[in-house]
Amino acid sequence: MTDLGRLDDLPQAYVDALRAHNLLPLWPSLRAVMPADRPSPRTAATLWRYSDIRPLLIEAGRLTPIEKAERRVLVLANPGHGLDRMQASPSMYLGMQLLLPGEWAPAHRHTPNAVRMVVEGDGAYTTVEGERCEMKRGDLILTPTGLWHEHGHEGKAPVVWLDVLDLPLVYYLETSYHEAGPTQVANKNPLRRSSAYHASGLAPTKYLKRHTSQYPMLHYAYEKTRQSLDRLASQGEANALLTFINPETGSDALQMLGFYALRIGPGQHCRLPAQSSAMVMHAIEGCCDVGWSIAGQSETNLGRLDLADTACLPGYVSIHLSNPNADEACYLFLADESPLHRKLGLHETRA
Ligand code: GTQ
Repeated sequence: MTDLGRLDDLPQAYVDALRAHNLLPLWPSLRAVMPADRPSPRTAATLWRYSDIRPLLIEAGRLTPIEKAERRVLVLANPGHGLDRMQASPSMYLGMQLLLPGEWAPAHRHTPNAVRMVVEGDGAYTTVEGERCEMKRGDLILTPTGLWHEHGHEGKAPVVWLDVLDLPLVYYLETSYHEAGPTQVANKNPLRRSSAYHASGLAPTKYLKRHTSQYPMLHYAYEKTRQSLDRLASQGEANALLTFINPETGSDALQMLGFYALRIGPGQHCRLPAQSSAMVMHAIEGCCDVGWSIAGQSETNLGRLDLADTACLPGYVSIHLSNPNADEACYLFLADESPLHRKLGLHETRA
């Protein structure tokens, strides 16, 4: 590949004249914006340990009352993007949120899409458009763009969950804002609840809205997710991977980000092929050793994802996961940007 001309090859007076007119020469930067063969990601392979996060989150609970925080969250920021940018990856934001017994995070809605993955505790709930979703460990709760949501806690111990939002993308598009609202009235109709969709292949006819952009299912109970993973495993799959979908359309549960549950059998390993999107991993149960590699290069070890730890890897790397525990399966929650890449025609997988 030919070397292209550099900025300092040009006379300073010429560069100054360009700048004075808000102009730039492309060629000194062309290789940086379109590198050869694969992108150069800012996203750094990063692991956040729950044992580091938890005490600091509990301290935030002492330092900042909920009224002063609205959402008491520590952001899992990827150093490759710069900590202030609140990005785990180009389009994913991650935060660990703490709600203490009796606290309430008031109703609002916003343009970014969000999900919660419950990490620990009992007695908290999120109300989404009137549907009260009890938060149990491993549950996935959706708060899609524009839907009202608020969090409450009637239990006795702290509750912590992982928030995943497409905030970096929505912010970049200059479309990020929120609206505050009144406390919601709980919907009492049992059919209009996520549990009505929990048998796969069956949807309540009365509310079936085919091919709409609505969100019929907001709460994916871990009990069901785990049963489905274990059933696949019992049918002979060493590793079982499920996609959280919208049960009426079969498409991804949200428009931009994809969410998955992965079971790695005792002592088993699995490889996720390189794809264009970055990947977030979180250990719901058990633990898992994480490594990654670029085609033709040696493997880099990221470390062990212990219970409730969270990690992020950039796109275009293959991911190696192994369960070091010979007796117990490991259950991971995964999130990526592939629905967005597919819509944009950018999605790619490599061997
Ligand atoms: O719980 O609504 O981590 O609005 C960031 C922004 C959580 C929430 C976050 C939010 C929320």
